[in-house]
Amino acid sequence: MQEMAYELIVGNNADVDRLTQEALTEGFTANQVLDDGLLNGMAIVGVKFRDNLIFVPEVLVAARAMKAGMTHIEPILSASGAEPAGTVVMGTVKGDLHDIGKNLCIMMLRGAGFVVHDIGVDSSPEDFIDAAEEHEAEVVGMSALLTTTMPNMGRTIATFEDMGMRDEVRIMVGGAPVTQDFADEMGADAYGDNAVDAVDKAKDLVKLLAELKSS
Ligand code: B1M
Repeated sequence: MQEMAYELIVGNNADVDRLTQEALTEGFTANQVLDDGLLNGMAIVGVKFRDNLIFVPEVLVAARAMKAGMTHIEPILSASGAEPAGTVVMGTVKGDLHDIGKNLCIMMLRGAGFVVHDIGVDSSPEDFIDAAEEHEAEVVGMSALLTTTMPNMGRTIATFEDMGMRDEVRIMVGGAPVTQDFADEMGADAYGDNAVDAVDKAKDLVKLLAELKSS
């Protein structure tokens, strides 16, 4: 498991692919391989990225290695009906084509057990609403990298309100120019500063929504 985590951290997808397969053949469960091997590695990648010890290219190669391992794990987990941590719809707002940060967040969320529906870039308020409805998402995540497109987060939140859907979802925003103050002003439920923070906030939001729905 340590070897698997190490090869993931250094982005060696061929070895992660082989070690995952070997571990499953040797009788380790999919959950053991996921938790003790792949997620342990990915957690270290997340911390190193947050602390500026590694950068976007290293995270992307680690993500590719994670994906290689997950191809063996996913079919077993979905057949076993394991409960996901939550369902998230994630996109970059209208007019904005930047997706590297969004994709990193998605990768970290998936690594943490969330089901994430990626609606891509240049996503209109209606795109977010349609996807949230279709997938019964608990969390809607919006990313923006341009000061000119940041207001589209507020417009999307307003559209959720207009459609009477604001209470159905919790909304998280993020992206380099976005701040906690801006998120508060727009009426978002959470602000994610980075991909690791996005995972923590998504966990909090799922819990909060469950509490609200049960009260
Ligand atoms: Co663009 N661009 N760009 N660009 N680009 C910036 C953002 C810019 C700051 C560069 C600059 O001038 N210094 C500037 C914006 C200025 C401003 O708004 N004030 C800019 C500009 C102006 C533009 C164009 C307008 C340029 C032009 O055509 N004249 C144009 C706009 C196109 C459009 O979107 N309509 C444009 C185009 C592009 C490329 C296509 C060339 C490319 C994007 C490729 C792609 O994404 N597939 C690009 C890039 C790469 C950048 C820079 C260099 C890097 C952005 C990036 O990927 N960062 C950027 C300058 C910079 O930031 N140094 C720049 C790495 C990424 C991991 O960080 O996205 O912040 P980030 O994500 C972080 C956190 O913010 C957080 O987690 C991530 C991981 O830690 N996070 C979330 C992000 N989303 C989150 C969501 C959450 C939670 C956390 O919850 C939902």
